[in-house]
Amino acid sequence: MTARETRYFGKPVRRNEDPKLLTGRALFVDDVDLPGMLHAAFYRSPYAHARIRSIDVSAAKAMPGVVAVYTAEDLGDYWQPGPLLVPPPPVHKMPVFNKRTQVPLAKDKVRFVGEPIVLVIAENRYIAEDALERIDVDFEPLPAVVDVEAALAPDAPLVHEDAGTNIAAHVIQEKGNWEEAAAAADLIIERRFFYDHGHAAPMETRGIVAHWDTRMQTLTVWDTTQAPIPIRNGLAGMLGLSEHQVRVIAPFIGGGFGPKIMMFYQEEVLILWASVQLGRPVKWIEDRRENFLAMTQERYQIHEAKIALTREGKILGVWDSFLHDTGAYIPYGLTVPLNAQCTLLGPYVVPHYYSEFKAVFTTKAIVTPYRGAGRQHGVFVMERLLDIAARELGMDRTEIRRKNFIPPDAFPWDNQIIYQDFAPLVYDSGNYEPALDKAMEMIGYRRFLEEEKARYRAEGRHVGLGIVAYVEGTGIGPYEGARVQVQPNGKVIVATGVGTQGQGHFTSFAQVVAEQLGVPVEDITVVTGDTAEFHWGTGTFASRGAVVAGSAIYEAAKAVREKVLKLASEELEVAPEDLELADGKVFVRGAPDRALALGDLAVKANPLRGAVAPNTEPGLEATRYFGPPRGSTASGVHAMLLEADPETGFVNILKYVVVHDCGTVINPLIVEGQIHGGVAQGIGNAFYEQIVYDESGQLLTASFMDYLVPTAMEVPPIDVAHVETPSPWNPLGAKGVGEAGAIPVGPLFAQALEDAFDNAFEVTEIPLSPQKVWALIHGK
Ligand code: MCN
Repeated sequence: MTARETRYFGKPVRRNEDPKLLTGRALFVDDVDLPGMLHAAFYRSPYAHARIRSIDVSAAKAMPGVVAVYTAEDLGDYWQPGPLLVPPPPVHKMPVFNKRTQVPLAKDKVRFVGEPIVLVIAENRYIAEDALERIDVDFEPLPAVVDVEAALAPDAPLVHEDAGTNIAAHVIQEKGNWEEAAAAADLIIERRFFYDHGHAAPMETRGIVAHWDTRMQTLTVWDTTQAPIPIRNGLAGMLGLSEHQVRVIAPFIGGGFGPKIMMFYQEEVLILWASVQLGRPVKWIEDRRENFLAMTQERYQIHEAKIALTREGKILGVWDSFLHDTGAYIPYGLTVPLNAQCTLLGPYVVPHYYSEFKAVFTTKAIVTPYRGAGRQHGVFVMERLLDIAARELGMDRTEIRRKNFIPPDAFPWDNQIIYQDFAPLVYDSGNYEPALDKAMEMIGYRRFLEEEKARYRAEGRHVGLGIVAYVEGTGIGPYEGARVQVQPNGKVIVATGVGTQGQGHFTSFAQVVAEQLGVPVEDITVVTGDTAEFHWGTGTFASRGAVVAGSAIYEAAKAVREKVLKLASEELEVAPEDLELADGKVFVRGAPDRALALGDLAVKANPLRGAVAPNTEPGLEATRYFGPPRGSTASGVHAMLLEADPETGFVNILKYVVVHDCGTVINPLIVEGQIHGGVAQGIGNAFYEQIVYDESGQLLTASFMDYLVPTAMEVPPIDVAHVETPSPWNPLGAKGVGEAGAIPVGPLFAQALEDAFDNAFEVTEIPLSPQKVWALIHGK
């Protein structure tokens, strides 16, 4: 399929969900208000690391309006953690922690500030919060484990004593032989890089409403989750219910960005359990402070990295050893550090690669993927090494990249290492030079170097240019499914299992169906994130919606199209090849007055008399599943012009361009919106946002007064252009885009800032801030 020849596919259709969102008529979890609903609040650990000697909840229980107070004692066997250590998967060098080591309510020990210890259920949230004040927990404080390097010292306090170490996993991957590369090199660059903690800071915090219907024996759950089906399956299992007894609805969600895919948050587990215990609906809406303390975070890694090159700038090899802070528990495995390890290789030919990491337990919030999910770090390290190497070799920074790009005829490109799903890291397709050329043209690269830079300097202005490249693994399996159904009124219903947090699925998925069935986008209703509507699937993460759910939708729509053509050809007595679908009808080609409305055909497909022939089904409906053989690799180049003020350290982004390749584009407007949002988050991560813990593990940035997210004032206009190298591994040719904007902004900032001061200093740490920029400029 090519986007160019289509009516709906590839067109900048405006998002049909927006009127509802903009006029406040969309349903969010906190809008759910049920008769008899109770409200929950959590007593959370005030210590990063402490033993619990005793818990006294008697005063809280005695308060009028308090319905129940639960501690770990009350949970009994509910939620059994798995064994502590499990055998190593292929690339691990040691046993790895079981994902399920955290219990819903801390019992003997707490391991981060904000860990839930007591659950209070009351008639309203005010009473529940007041009751928290009456709870008395006797703690024995233990030394916090905050610094990742200090956590590895032989006498470091242990986050999990029974493991005997703070190392959660140790992974080594090797391709070729770094020593050989180093021996043959004309230049070896060696640096230490640091990427600090960040927070996804979604506009809507987490929230759950659970309603156990005692008569129906069913549990209905509204949850801000990115993965309603796995949540339904897992929680049904824990509660000893059949999956059909549990319905999870992820309604409109005000941003997920990764942390809302956790399986499972303690709060999720507990609110459902409490509703079953009490036989009443229970609601918990996270407040902003809880969101900072207890929603998962990401980013903290320390890399020691080397690159070996020839004097012509050819990469011979890369060596990297890094520490990854995984926080107090490791519920999500090693996705983030494995992504960092894999994404470092970027769009480049790297003949020899040695990469090693240790995931380290600390007494801080749990680390799970956040938009980019470790890819930021890999890109930061590689792009910084290339910048420094180009400088040392006296090369143009775009030339060193161009020289090392994987050539377009070399795909599929096998990187000979293992990706996060323990499958080989193979890129499906790509063409990196046109993207670089386009970005250079859009940012005015030559003009800046040849004329503008000198003029800015003459005016005493510190304007610098940055330009970086990256690849991004997207669209991973295992699978998604979809059901497409034509209704008797001619409207089309599409149901799929992925949830939506603002990605425009209601429109882009409708476009896929519109193209097949010739039905206008506004006549297609997409239902996502409701296990009663579609009950097989995985979730929204890893920029996989378009590739995986989109392809399942495409296959289902194609099957319905075939049904439509078959039925219409019988009714109109013409061959299917002579029929055409448009405007909600089937036409005889060349005879537009001979037509049947799709709705009428849907009625005919559901006969009131006669029989349905064996091995056929009633209705114009089809369900299909799609699992890609491997993920698809998106890529891009970001460039920016930035001006820094040496007096204040503040920066102003004068121009920002993105040239992006997400394969075949379904909706360029949505893709641009996704990139804009990602870049805004990337700018936050690179310059404004930083999660700061003090030495005792207290979070110093637990509000938007301290954790600065960029507003529309700080986000410049972003120009986006597309390069399309379709993926051969899915029928749409699509690759993902949801995280692309956020990934390369750190090294871009770093390069542009160095350029603004004619490389008087080197940036090796992200995020920057006005204070840090000022210190760099003034050599402090
Ligand atoms: N799209 C397209 N053509 C393509 C690729 C994508 O038109 N070739 C469209 C898709 O159809 C979809 C959107 O772009 O409408 C994003 O698609 P995709 O890249 O497949 O990403 P997902 O649908 O899997 O969304 C997840 C991704 C991730 S991993 C994070 S994190 C993220 C993101 O999306 N979180 C978001 N974008 C977000 N946007 C909002 N508003 N809120 C979040 O929480």
